[in-house]
Amino acid sequence: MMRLDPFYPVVGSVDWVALLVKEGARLIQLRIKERSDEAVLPDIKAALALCRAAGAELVVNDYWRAAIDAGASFLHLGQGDLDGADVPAIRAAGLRLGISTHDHAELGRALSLDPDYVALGPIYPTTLKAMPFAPQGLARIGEWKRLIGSRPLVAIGGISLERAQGCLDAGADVVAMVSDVTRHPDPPARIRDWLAATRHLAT
Ligand code: 3NM
Repeated sequence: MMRLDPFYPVVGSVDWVALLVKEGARLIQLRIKERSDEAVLPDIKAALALCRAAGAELVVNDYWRAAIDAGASFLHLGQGDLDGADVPAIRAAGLRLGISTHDHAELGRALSLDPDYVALGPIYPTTLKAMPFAPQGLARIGEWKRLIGSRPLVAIGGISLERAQGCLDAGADVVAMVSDVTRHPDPPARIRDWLAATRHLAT
């Protein structure tokens, strides 16, 4: 099974990526919303350069054409993003692929594309985006883990540092979060706390 770092912050700017790599994060998602491929390309390139210099893996959310153009190695697609995505072209470019899932139908669709990881959310209520899905809860993590085979399972949605171990114990391989890091009063300290708490699981 491909190993991924258990601490997976999801951030919306190159500045956040810079802070994360400085503090030692090894797996980072750049999630920029509502820009064109051309507008996002310089940011993807800059984030990629920062991550490569630090030995971290950058996962580009959504912008698959820009990810290919930038020479990225990992892409994350939500279910809506999948509609317009050319998965064979993404694979031909050598990109690994993570896919969001929220119910069994979405999981079936994701598995038909042979993803490199499956994300399940929201585990807990999230304030970050309007969600038509009720919180999944921890039992669902175990169920998903059994259904996805040897692929890594990423848990996302309302996960704080205090809730992380419960998600990992339930079967998640990786915990992803936005606000627990980006809305924390002291993000660098919070990042260090996350890394210390998950170090025993890191490769
Ligand atoms: N995707 P926070 S939940 C970006 O369920 C995202 O697919 C989700 O933010 C999903 O850690 C989510 O602040 C928001 O709750 C995660």
